[in-house]
Amino acid sequence: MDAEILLKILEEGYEDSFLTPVYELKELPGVKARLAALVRKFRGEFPESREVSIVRAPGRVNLLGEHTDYSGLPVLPMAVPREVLCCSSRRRDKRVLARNVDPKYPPFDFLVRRRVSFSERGRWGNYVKAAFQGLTDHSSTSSGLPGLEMLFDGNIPTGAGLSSSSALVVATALAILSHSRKKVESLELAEVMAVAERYVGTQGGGMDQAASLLSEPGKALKIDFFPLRAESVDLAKGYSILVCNSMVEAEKTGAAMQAYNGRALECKLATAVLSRIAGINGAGRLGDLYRELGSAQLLRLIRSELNEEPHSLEDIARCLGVRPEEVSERFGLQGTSTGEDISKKSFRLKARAVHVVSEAARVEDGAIIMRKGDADAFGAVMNASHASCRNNFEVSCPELDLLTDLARENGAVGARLTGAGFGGCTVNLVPQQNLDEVKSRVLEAYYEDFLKRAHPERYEMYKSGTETVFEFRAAAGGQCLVA
Ligand code: NG1
Repeated sequence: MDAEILLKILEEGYEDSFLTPVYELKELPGVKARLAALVRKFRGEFPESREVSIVRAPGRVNLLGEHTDYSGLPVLPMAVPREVLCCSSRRRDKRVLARNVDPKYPPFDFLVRRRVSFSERGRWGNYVKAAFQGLTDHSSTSSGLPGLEMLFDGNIPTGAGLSSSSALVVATALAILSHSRKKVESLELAEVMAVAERYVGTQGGGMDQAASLLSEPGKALKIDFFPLRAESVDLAKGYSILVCNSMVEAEKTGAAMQAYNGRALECKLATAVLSRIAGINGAGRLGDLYRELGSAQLLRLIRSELNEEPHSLEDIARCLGVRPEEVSERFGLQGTSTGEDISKKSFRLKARAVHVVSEAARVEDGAIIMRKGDADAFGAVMNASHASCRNNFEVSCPELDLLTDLARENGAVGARLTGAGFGGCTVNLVPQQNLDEVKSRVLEAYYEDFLKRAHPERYEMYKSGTETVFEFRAAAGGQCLVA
């Protein structure tokens, strides 16, 4: 659409039918102001471009199913009404000029080629490039994708376990598609973007991209993998979903990325050892064993056959009947991003496998319970999930434990970490009559007391207005708002 006409529509406010299916009425004035500011900045940045599109991709919060997706097991997230917006225009050449309204993210340009060249780890541009590369791989023609001028604006807290990274990848893909004749259905796009995001170096599953694209307003989404399927789940009436940000950043570029990839590796090693014990061929993920044996039998197998103590590389090689070097080679242990001496490393296979398999069963049960509207029972499942994330998968931290304890003590029926962990946010299920109490106690005891004493610099960030505690209605999945 012509940028000047769009600005008129947004600023004079006589047409909002393109926004009402996506946003709540009370959000509209803020959304319109944000969109208008974005278009105006775009015009300032790229004065020659007139025809623009605008796309949006939300972040997500995960209710249940942590660290199950990359094992091919289900998850139960919902989209949050915090999103990445992208205003873009098609270029005649193959250059991409990417800009961000937040000066923290410096501008960058690159060329759309069959093989996009990625920058060093941690650069925001890699997420944009990952989407271009993913769609290029998918289209299998080098000439397919256009060059673009792009301006991004996001309000999803970063490093908070709310998938700001996947929202950026998905928004980029939607922007590309808004300027090309190619049509890719949301389900397929979610799969393509899940693979694409691995270009940034994280061995992620497909939860975040699917949640960002397929969520429905006001509902949670049960997602299954291989093949990807998604089904909406109504939330219990009279309860709110409350998100609390621990203010401990877990950017998946440094230590958190290593820890994340380390967990994915342990799951693969556990799969190999268990497959060998059970005599099952061809299982690449715990999910394959889960589908073959069922959760109860698989849990029995894990509990009876795997050692409590961490396994060394030699132990694993012995279990598999091969030499340690072969294990290293097969699982890519040499030259891993960790840079550690892998022969000295140990792997907690039993605890990791117990978590993943029991967590998948919690998702199955949780979706049934939620459909029945039994919020107390669902809350108990969330609490069990947090305990397993903390004890078996070791992805919690003292701050997340404190936040979840405080929420439970003050009236939440369920509280757990959400996302990859190691910091970031908690998600809480709170009866509406307890909401004010939970919020005010968490604000007092966590932010004004604990954070102030333990992390003064993070307390300053909190004080400066970073959004920390919010309840919300689930947002709609990502789409093109203006073509
Ligand atoms: P976060 O870090 O919360 O965006 C990550 C993975 C998910 C999933 C969760 C843990 C990516 C892009 N996201 O989410 O796929 O594995 O951790 O449940 O890698």
